[in-house]
Amino acid sequence: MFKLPDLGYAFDALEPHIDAKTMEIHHDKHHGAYVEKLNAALEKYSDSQSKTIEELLSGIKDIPEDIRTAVQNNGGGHHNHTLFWESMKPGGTKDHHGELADVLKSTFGSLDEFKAKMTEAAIGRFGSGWAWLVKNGGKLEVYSTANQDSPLMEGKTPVLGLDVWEHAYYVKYLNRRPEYIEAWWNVVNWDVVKERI
Ligand code: MN3
Repeated sequence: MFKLPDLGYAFDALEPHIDAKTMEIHHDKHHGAYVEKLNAALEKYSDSQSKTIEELLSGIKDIPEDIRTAVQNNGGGHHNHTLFWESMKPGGTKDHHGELADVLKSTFGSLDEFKAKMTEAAIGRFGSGWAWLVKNGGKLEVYSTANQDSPLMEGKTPVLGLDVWEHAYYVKYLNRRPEYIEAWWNVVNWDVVKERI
């Protein structure tokens, strides 16, 4: 049985960038529902129950057809949100230079160019989805996925993900997704990003 992980900080800890109400509903209700529905989908398949969430998603094609979409959506939702909570920290980490900055610079030109590329992917995602920094065959790339699709389903390893579903920002930012994205950069935990690279 999968469990809803603790947030690791208070609902209001990311204020003013992400408001407490959004965090509470997002974590307890949205992520909570993904976990519940994932467990319900796996109920009759004991083989699948013993797998890790990473194994389920990277092996999505081998999941029994009648629950594959449920695992894709709810398993993706569970894994994406777990990464998301871990990738944020009250006040962010100010020191994201050194080794991490060098890696981003060698791939994207500069830290700012990386941020611009990720922001563009996040704004450009039509409807609900995620913008990602991923490792793909040892190389870093930025792209986006629809709905709760996980990069793991395409053999990519997620490093940093940005949730651009309206439920992630609508309470505070209404339809202003770009403002939410700009604010989100202030709470990124670069230490965690560095560990994943
Ligand atoms: Mn979400």
